Amino acid sequence: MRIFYLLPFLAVFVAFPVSAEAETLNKKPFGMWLNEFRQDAMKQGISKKTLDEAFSDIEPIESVIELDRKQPEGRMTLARYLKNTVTDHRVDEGKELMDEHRELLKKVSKEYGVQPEFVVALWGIETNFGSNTGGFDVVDSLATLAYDGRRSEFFRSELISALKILEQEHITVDEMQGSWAGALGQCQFMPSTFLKHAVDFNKNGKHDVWNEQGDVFASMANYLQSLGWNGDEGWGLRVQLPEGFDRSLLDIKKTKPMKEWSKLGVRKADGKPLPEKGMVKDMEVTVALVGEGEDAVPHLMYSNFKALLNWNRSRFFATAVGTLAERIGD
Ligand SMILES: [Ca+2]
Repeated sequence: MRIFYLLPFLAVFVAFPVSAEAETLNKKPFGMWLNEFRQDAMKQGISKKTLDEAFSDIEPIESVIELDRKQPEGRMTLARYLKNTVTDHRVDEGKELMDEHRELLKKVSKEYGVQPEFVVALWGIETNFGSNTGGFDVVDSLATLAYDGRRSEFFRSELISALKILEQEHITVDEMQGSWAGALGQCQFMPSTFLKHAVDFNKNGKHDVWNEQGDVFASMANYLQSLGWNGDEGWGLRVQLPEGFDRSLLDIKKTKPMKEWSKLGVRKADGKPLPEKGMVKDMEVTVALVGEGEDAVPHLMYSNFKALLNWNRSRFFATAVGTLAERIGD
């Protein structure tokens, strides 16, 4: 850090060699930026000790800038996305892990009202059941993105949140691993989400979403509950529409009772009638598309689908979590 400060011009070019993709938008030397940031962080209650530990050998990470600049290649179809995310192997592993953690998941499910298979499915999609948490030092990643200038406001605030997590001693700076964009541990919460929703399920004083399985499951379930999850319902299902169906009804903001959709000719993907037992026929649900253009697949969405969209706004993501949960729980 001191080197950056003393040799700011050099530091920027050492940290970000010629690659145009990796060039930061911020022309201020990183060391100078960091010093200003530290002042601001101290005003927000972060101690000098925490800052010294967090920034002891920090430098911007070139690959984080590259990843941030990278545009997704081509258009993804739902079929391809599901093929990548809901593999037979992942379903088998999910079933095994649900068995292994049955008691723990039961307790979490009871306390937070989220069915075990949905907790396990989210865990599976987010980090391949905790095996792929990203491998980046989150403080370094967030500092890089906060410094960079493209979305500095957002990442600066997430960096402050990450420092608060360190200040509260939930984890050490070395163990604070996550994605290149700063999503933490096995549940990939952004630091601000962690501060609001992470849970100390084993009551050892730490919200440890890296190493403590109960904390991981309970934090995910707690967050999902806060997003409006209903533990008595599923996520939705793939449907087919009759010819001449009024496409203007395919609007995620609109709901109708299940029986109304039935009357309009909506059927399950296999052609069978929609579920109509008991209260279900009056349940307010949405029919909307997942995917674009010719690849779009109509789905009937329960309110839980929208809870999943609050977790991650991608309809592909919500569909993958739902599909995986269904297959794991099968
Ligand atoms: Ca704990």
